[in-house]
Amino acid sequence: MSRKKIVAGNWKMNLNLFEGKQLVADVLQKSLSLAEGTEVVIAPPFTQLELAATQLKDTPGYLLGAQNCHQEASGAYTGEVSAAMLKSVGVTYVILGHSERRQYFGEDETLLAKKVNAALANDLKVIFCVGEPLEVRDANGQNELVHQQIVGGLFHLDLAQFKNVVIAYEPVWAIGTGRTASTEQAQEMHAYIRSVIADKYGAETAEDTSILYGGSCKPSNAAELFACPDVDGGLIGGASLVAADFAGIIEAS
Ligand code: 3PY
Repeated sequence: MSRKKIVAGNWKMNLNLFEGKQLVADVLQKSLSLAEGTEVVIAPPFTQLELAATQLKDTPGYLLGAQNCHQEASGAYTGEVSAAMLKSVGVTYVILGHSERRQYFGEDETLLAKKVNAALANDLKVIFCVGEPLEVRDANGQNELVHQQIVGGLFHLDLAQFKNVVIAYEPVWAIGTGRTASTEQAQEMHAYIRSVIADKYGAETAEDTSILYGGSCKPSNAAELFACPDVDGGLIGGASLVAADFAGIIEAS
Protein backbone atom coordinates (compact mmCIF):
# COMPACT_ATOMS: atom_id res chain seq x y z
CA MET A 1 0.00 0.00 0.00
CA SER A 2 1.52 3.31 -1.03
CA ARG A 3 -1.16 5.84 -0.30
CA LYS A 4 -0.24 9.24 1.04
CA LYS A 5 -1.48 11.03 4.11
CA ILE A 6 -2.58 14.51 3.11
CA VAL A 7 -3.57 17.48 5.23
CA ALA A 8 -5.10 20.11 2.95
CA GLY A 9 -6.04 23.56 4.21
CA ASN A 10 -8.91 25.16 2.30
CA TRP A 11 -8.94 28.83 3.21
CA LYS A 12 -12.17 29.44 1.27
CA MET A 13 -12.79 33.19 0.70
CA ASN A 14 -10.73 34.38 3.65
CA LEU A 15 -7.64 36.53 4.25
CA ASN A 16 -6.17 39.33 2.17
CA LEU A 17 -2.72 39.11 0.60
CA PHE A 18 -0.86 40.30 3.68
CA GLU A 19 -2.80 38.19 6.16
CA GLY A 20 -2.34 35.16 3.93
CA LYS A 21 1.38 35.76 3.57
CA GLN A 22 1.67 35.90 7.35
CA LEU A 23 -0.32 32.71 7.82
CA VAL A 24 1.88 30.74 5.41
CA ALA A 25 4.98 32.16 7.11
CA ASP A 26 3.61 31.22 10.55
CA VAL A 27 2.86 27.65 9.47
CA LEU A 28 6.30 27.22 7.88
CA GLN A 29 8.00 28.75 10.88
CA LYS A 30 6.79 25.84 12.98
CA SER A 31 9.19 23.61 10.98
CA LEU A 32 6.95 20.61 11.46
CA SER A 33 8.55 17.33 10.55
CA LEU A 34 6.27 15.46 8.21
CA ALA A 35 6.04 11.69 8.41
CA GLU A 36 7.30 9.85 5.33
CA GLY A 37 4.66 10.01 2.60
CA THR A 38 2.75 12.92 4.16
CA GLU A 39 1.85 16.01 2.18
CA VAL A 40 0.54 19.35 3.36
CA VAL A 41 -1.52 21.28 0.82
CA ILE A 42 -2.34 24.94 1.26
CA ALA A 43 -5.26 26.13 -0.87
CA PRO A 44 -5.64 29.90 -0.58
CA PRO A 45 -7.81 32.13 -2.80
CA PHE A 46 -6.57 32.68 -6.38
CA THR A 47 -5.13 36.09 -5.49
CA GLN A 48 -2.72 34.45 -3.05
CA LEU A 49 -1.47 31.60 -5.20
CA GLU A 50 1.61 33.08 -6.78
CA LEU A 51 2.91 34.52 -3.53
CA ALA A 52 2.20 31.32 -1.61
CA ALA A 53 4.04 29.36 -4.32
CA THR A 54 7.19 31.36 -3.68
CA GLN A 55 6.81 30.87 0.08
CA LEU A 56 6.30 27.09 -0.16
CA LYS A 57 8.79 26.24 -2.88
CA ASP A 58 11.75 25.36 -0.65
CA THR A 59 9.85 23.32 1.93
CA PRO A 60 9.59 19.64 0.97
CA GLY A 61 6.15 18.13 1.41
CA TYR A 62 4.31 21.47 1.29
CA LEU A 63 2.31 21.92 -1.89
CA LEU A 64 0.03 24.54 -3.33
CA GLY A 65 -3.66 23.90 -3.96
CA ALA A 66 -6.43 25.87 -5.66
CA GLN A 67 -10.08 25.84 -4.66
CA ASN A 68 -11.63 25.56 -8.11
CA CYS A 69 -10.94 25.84 -11.84
CA HIS A 70 -13.00 26.41 -14.95
CA GLN A 71 -13.76 23.51 -17.25
CA GLU A 72 -12.74 25.27 -20.49
CA ALA A 73 -9.16 25.87 -21.58
CA SER A 74 -9.55 29.60 -22.26
CA GLY A 75 -11.97 32.12 -23.71
CA ALA A 76 -14.69 34.60 -22.87
CA TYR A 77 -15.52 33.41 -19.35
CA THR A 78 -15.26 36.60 -17.35
CA GLY A 79 -14.06 36.10 -13.84
CA GLU A 80 -12.93 32.52 -14.30
CA VAL A 81 -9.53 30.84 -13.97
CA SER A 82 -8.37 27.89 -16.08
CA ALA A 83 -6.45 24.82 -15.02
CA ALA A 84 -3.51 25.87 -17.20
CA MET A 85 -3.36 29.21 -15.36
CA LEU A 86 -3.23 27.37 -12.04
CA LYS A 87 -0.48 25.12 -13.31
CA SER A 88 1.52 28.13 -14.48
CA VAL A 89 1.67 29.61 -10.98
CA GLY A 90 2.83 26.39 -9.36
CA VAL A 91 -0.40 24.73 -8.25
CA THR A 92 -0.23 20.95 -7.68
CA TYR A 93 -3.75 20.13 -6.43
CA VAL A 94 -7.14 21.57 -7.27
CA ILE A 95 -10.17 21.02 -5.04
CA LEU A 96 -13.26 20.24 -7.11
CA GLY A 97 -16.84 19.66 -6.06
CA HIS A 98 -16.59 21.19 -2.60
CA SER A 99 -20.05 21.18 -1.05
CA GLU A 100 -20.07 24.99 -1.11
CA ARG A 101 -19.45 24.97 -4.87
CA ARG A 102 -22.25 22.44 -5.27
CA GLN A 103 -24.63 24.38 -3.02
CA TYR A 104 -23.97 28.02 -3.98
CA PHE A 105 -22.79 27.65 -7.57
CA GLY A 106 -24.98 24.77 -8.68
CA GLU A 107 -22.07 22.51 -9.64
CA ASP A 108 -23.26 19.04 -10.51
CA GLU A 109 -21.55 15.87 -11.65
CA THR A 110 -21.81 16.70 -15.35
CA LEU A 111 -19.96 19.97 -14.85
CA LEU A 112 -17.55 18.49 -12.32
CA ALA A 113 -16.57 15.69 -14.68
CA LYS A 114 -15.52 18.37 -17.20
CA LYS A 115 -13.57 20.26 -14.55
CA VAL A 116 -11.83 17.04 -13.53
CA ASN A 117 -10.85 16.49 -17.18
CA ALA A 118 -9.51 20.03 -17.49
CA ALA A 119 -7.46 19.68 -14.31
CA LEU A 120 -5.95 16.32 -15.24
CA ALA A 121 -5.20 17.46 -18.80
CA ASN A 122 -3.04 20.17 -17.25
CA ASP A 123 -1.17 17.81 -14.94
CA LEU A 124 -2.97 18.94 -11.82
CA LYS A 125 -4.03 16.45 -9.18
CA VAL A 126 -7.65 16.58 -8.09
CA ILE A 127 -9.11 16.55 -4.59
CA PHE A 128 -12.67 15.53 -5.45
CA CYS A 129 -15.23 16.23 -2.72
CA VAL A 130 -18.28 14.13 -2.05
CA GLY A 131 -20.72 14.05 0.84
CA GLU A 132 -24.32 14.15 1.90
CA PRO A 133 -26.51 16.86 3.45
CA LEU A 134 -28.29 16.22 6.74
CA GLU A 135 -31.64 15.20 5.24
CA VAL A 136 -29.93 12.51 3.17
CA ARG A 137 -28.06 11.20 6.22
CA ASP A 138 -31.28 11.22 8.24
CA ALA A 139 -32.95 9.15 5.51
CA ASN A 140 -29.92 6.81 5.45
CA GLY A 141 -29.28 7.67 1.80
CA GLN A 142 -25.63 8.70 2.21
CA ASN A 143 -24.05 5.71 0.47
CA GLU A 144 -26.32 6.01 -2.53
CA LEU A 145 -25.63 9.73 -2.95
CA VAL A 146 -21.87 9.42 -2.50
CA HIS A 147 -21.83 6.51 -4.97
CA GLN A 148 -23.68 8.67 -7.49
CA GLN A 149 -21.24 11.58 -6.96
CA ILE A 150 -18.20 9.37 -7.48
CA VAL A 151 -19.60 7.58 -10.52
CA GLY A 152 -20.81 10.82 -12.15
CA GLY A 153 -17.72 12.90 -11.45
CA LEU A 154 -14.90 10.39 -11.79
CA PHE A 155 -15.75 7.04 -13.29
CA HIS A 156 -15.27 8.18 -16.88
CA LEU A 157 -11.52 8.34 -16.09
CA ASP A 158 -9.15 5.61 -17.15
CA LEU A 159 -6.92 4.02 -14.54
CA ALA A 160 -3.89 6.21 -15.25
CA GLN A 161 -6.01 9.34 -14.88
CA PHE A 162 -7.72 8.11 -11.72
CA LYS A 163 -4.36 7.67 -10.03
CA ASN A 164 -4.14 11.47 -9.84
CA VAL A 165 -7.35 11.76 -7.86
CA VAL A 166 -7.76 12.07 -4.10
CA ILE A 167 -11.26 11.88 -2.64
CA ALA A 168 -12.45 14.05 0.23
CA TYR A 169 -15.53 12.94 2.13
CA GLU A 170 -17.29 15.91 3.67
CA PRO A 171 -20.51 15.21 5.49
CA VAL A 172 -22.20 18.51 4.65
CA TRP A 173 -23.96 18.54 8.04
CA ALA A 174 -20.53 18.77 9.69
CA ILE A 175 -19.26 21.81 7.75
CA GLY A 176 -19.20 25.09 9.59
CA THR A 177 -21.64 23.68 12.13
CA GLY A 178 -19.15 22.54 14.76
CA ARG A 179 -20.59 19.02 14.37
CA THR A 180 -18.13 16.32 13.39
CA ALA A 181 -18.88 12.86 12.11
CA SER A 182 -18.03 10.26 14.71
CA THR A 183 -14.97 8.17 13.97
CA GLU A 184 -17.34 5.25 13.29
CA GLN A 185 -19.36 7.28 10.77
CA ALA A 186 -16.18 8.54 9.07
CA GLN A 187 -14.55 5.10 8.93
CA GLU A 188 -17.74 3.47 7.66
CA MET A 189 -18.10 5.95 4.79
CA HIS A 190 -14.39 5.92 3.90
CA ALA A 191 -14.41 2.12 3.74
CA TYR A 192 -17.51 2.30 1.56
CA ILE A 193 -15.83 4.79 -0.79
CA ARG A 194 -12.81 2.51 -1.02
CA SER A 195 -15.07 -0.41 -1.94
CA VAL A 196 -16.71 1.66 -4.69
CA ILE A 197 -13.27 2.47 -6.11
CA ALA A 198 -12.24 -1.19 -5.87
CA ASP A 199 -15.30 -2.27 -7.86
CA LYS A 200 -14.31 0.02 -10.72
CA TYR A 201 -10.49 0.22 -10.64
CA GLY A 202 -9.49 -2.85 -8.62
CA ALA A 203 -8.41 -3.47 -5.05
CA GLU A 204 -4.83 -2.29 -5.52
CA THR A 205 -5.87 1.11 -6.85
CA ALA A 206 -8.46 1.44 -4.09
CA GLU A 207 -5.78 0.71 -1.49
CA ASP A 208 -3.55 3.35 -3.04
CA THR A 209 -6.19 6.09 -3.18
CA SER A 210 -6.05 8.70 -0.41
CA ILE A 211 -9.46 9.47 1.08
CA LEU A 212 -9.55 12.59 3.25
CA TYR A 213 -12.09 13.54 5.88
CA GLY A 214 -13.51 17.08 5.84
CA GLY A 215 -15.97 18.55 8.27
CA SER A 216 -15.04 20.55 11.37
CA CYS A 217 -11.74 18.71 11.71
CA LYS A 218 -9.64 20.37 14.42
CA PRO A 219 -6.58 19.60 16.56
CA SER A 220 -8.75 18.05 19.26
CA ASN A 221 -10.34 15.43 16.99
CA ALA A 222 -7.77 15.03 14.17
CA ALA A 223 -5.68 12.28 15.77
CA GLU A 224 -8.73 10.13 16.44
CA LEU A 225 -10.12 10.62 12.93
CA PHE A 226 -6.75 10.05 11.23
CA ALA A 227 -6.25 6.85 13.21
CA CYS A 228 -9.18 5.24 11.36
CA PRO A 229 -7.76 2.72 8.89
CA ASP A 230 -9.46 4.28 5.85
CA VAL A 231 -9.01 7.96 6.77
CA ASP A 232 -5.88 9.27 5.06
CA GLY A 233 -5.83 12.83 6.35
CA GLY A 234 -8.14 15.79 6.18
CA LEU A 235 -9.55 18.63 4.13
CA ILE A 236 -9.49 21.38 6.71
CA GLY A 237 -11.69 24.48 6.60
CA GLY A 238 -11.75 26.99 9.45
CA ALA A 239 -8.91 25.43 11.41
CA SER A 240 -6.53 25.98 8.47
CA LEU A 241 -6.83 29.75 9.05
CA VAL A 242 -5.10 29.59 12.41
CA ALA A 243 -1.44 28.56 12.23
CA ALA A 244 -1.42 26.81 15.62
CA ASP A 245 -4.57 24.82 14.80
CA PHE A 246 -3.41 23.84 11.33
CA ALA A 247 -0.04 22.83 12.77
CA GLY A 248 -1.79 20.75 15.43
CA ILE A 249 -3.71 18.90 12.73
CA ILE A 250 -0.55 18.35 10.66
CA GLU A 251 1.13 16.93 13.76
CA ALA A 252 -1.78 14.52 14.22
CA SER A 253 -1.33 13.13 10.69
C1 3PY B 1 -14.85 22.50 6.54
O1 3PY B 1 -14.60 21.76 7.49
O2 3PY B 1 -15.13 23.69 6.69
C2 3PY B 1 -14.79 22.00 5.18
O3 3PY B 1 -15.08 22.72 4.25
C3 3PY B 1 -14.36 20.58 4.96
O4 3PY B 1 -14.16 20.27 3.65
